[in-house]
Amino acid sequence: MSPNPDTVSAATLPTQYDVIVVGAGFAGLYMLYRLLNLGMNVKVFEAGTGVGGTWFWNRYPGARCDVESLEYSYSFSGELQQEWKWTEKYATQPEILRYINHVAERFDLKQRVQFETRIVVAEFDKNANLWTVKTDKGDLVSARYCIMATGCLSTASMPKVPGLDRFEGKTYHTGLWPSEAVDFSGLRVGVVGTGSSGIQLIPEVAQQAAHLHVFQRTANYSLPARNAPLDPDYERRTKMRYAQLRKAARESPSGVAGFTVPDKSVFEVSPQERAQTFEQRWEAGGIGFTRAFNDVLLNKEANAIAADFVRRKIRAIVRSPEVADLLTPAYMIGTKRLCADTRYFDTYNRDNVTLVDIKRAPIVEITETGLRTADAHYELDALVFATGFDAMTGALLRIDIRTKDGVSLRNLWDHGPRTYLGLMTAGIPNLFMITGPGSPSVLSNVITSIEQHVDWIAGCLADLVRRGVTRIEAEQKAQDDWVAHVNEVADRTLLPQGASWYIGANIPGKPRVFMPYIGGVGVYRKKCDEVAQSGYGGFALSGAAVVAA
Ligand code: N01
Repeated sequence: MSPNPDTVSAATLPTQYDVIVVGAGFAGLYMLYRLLNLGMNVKVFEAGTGVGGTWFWNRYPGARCDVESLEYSYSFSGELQQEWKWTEKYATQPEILRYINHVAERFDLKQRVQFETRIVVAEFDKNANLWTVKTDKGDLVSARYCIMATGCLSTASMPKVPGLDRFEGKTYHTGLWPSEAVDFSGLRVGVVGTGSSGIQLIPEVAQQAAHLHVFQRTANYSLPARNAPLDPDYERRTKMRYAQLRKAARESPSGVAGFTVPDKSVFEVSPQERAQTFEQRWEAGGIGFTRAFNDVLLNKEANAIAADFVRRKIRAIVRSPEVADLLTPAYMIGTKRLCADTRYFDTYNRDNVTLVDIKRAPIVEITETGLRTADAHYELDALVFATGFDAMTGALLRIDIRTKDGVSLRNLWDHGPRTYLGLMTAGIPNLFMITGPGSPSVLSNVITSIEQHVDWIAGCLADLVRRGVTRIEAEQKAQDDWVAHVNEVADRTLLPQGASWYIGANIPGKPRVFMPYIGGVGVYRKKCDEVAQSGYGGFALSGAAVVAA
């Protein structure tokens, strides 16, 4: 009997697991590792042909992490972190992909992953306490628990520009870059988008292309990355005190041990000291700039002082005053994610690079031979969209997640995501999210946050099995209180005022809700640990034999 395409039925299931994990990026692979160590029967589904998630798909030229390699790496294995050698301060995408492949092989994880398979439906049967997922290949697989390791920045957002399918040249999206090498030599290239991806890509493409047109809607703040080969002495010293550094990262606000926590206001210091502090941050490079003072992200006047410093730097780099004007951001610094670059602003001094202001003259259509704005047509051979992601909720809502009796995640999140601790949503039992909305996730070193979530979920599942619990679900009141807390903490800062993907502003029609938890990685970890220690306060547990912890 072939299954009804719109539903899934446990009765027809060929295979049953303890846990299904969706995604084989950093989160999914570590989740798999932990579950295997608990002796659980696990199946992982991954849409890509290989492991790596974000680092599998985002292989555009210049792609590189802007958290230091020695921190943007797993901490769960002492041997792994001692033996792996990073070559640069900030690792490139190919190096991170090599690392995650090494981890998958070292811990024998790949054999549990079914690649090139997307989950399209996930349905929970409350009578059986069982999830059944349906894949795009037609597989039906069931498990007691479903864990979404689907990533926060994994659903590429492509603008709906008329004529896209007419373009006779090649079209790319930075978040869906092909695995074969792309050569722009001698081509007229257009890049749409100047966020982190565009800012990394543009200097690389400019070196190859005959001519590069950058179509910019909003100018962005970017700090020099100051990348360099990894100093062997720094590496040795870091590895000697890795345990201490990892602990510091876990307890820190941002999940990065190397980020200092500012204790002074912009207004507490003299203008000279202020200028010197900003200059030191600029020279040090990287995205820690807004941590120069403790009120840059809290107070508009303090923010304006920090922003003006960066604006002056941009004007000092870009030779044409008109182009510099266009590249100078107007919004409050840090209210969209900061970018880190290598020669980004300097790229606009090249003769083969033209900046096009599509705020003033928006893109009207794509034609067979190029791109038309409200006031000109640009002849192009290749077009790159660096237009970002449907962040945090996109990958989850792409899957039809629902219970058999008609509760669906899409309906529950109609006005924006609502979770308890970013881990679960009331009404959807036995389904966990890793770095879900309502957790620090994208505001932190995401590897630190992934490890914390995975460890918590693994500990929770082990407890549930031990106690004979077969169902766990977030309670409505606990969720409402958590959502209120997430909003209240965010509203103490300037961040909800930015038109960022943190609040869904980049996706037309997406509810405007500040999605990540800004209270800090350390604070959040403590809260999660307290919840576990209290016997999972705020979660309803049920099952054959719920016994005391
Ligand atoms: O995406 P973005 P991203 N017409 O959303 C423009 C992480 N990341 O892929 O600002 C014209 O930031 C849009 O313009 P506007 C990091 O967390 C990390 O660059 O909406 N333009 C913007 O300029 C980052 O924040 C690393 O006006 C359109 C750009 O496209 C996140 O991923 C590297 C448009 C999108 O910028 C996302 O970064 C890369 C339209 N219809 C990414 N739609 C590192 O670790 C969008 N734009 C270094």
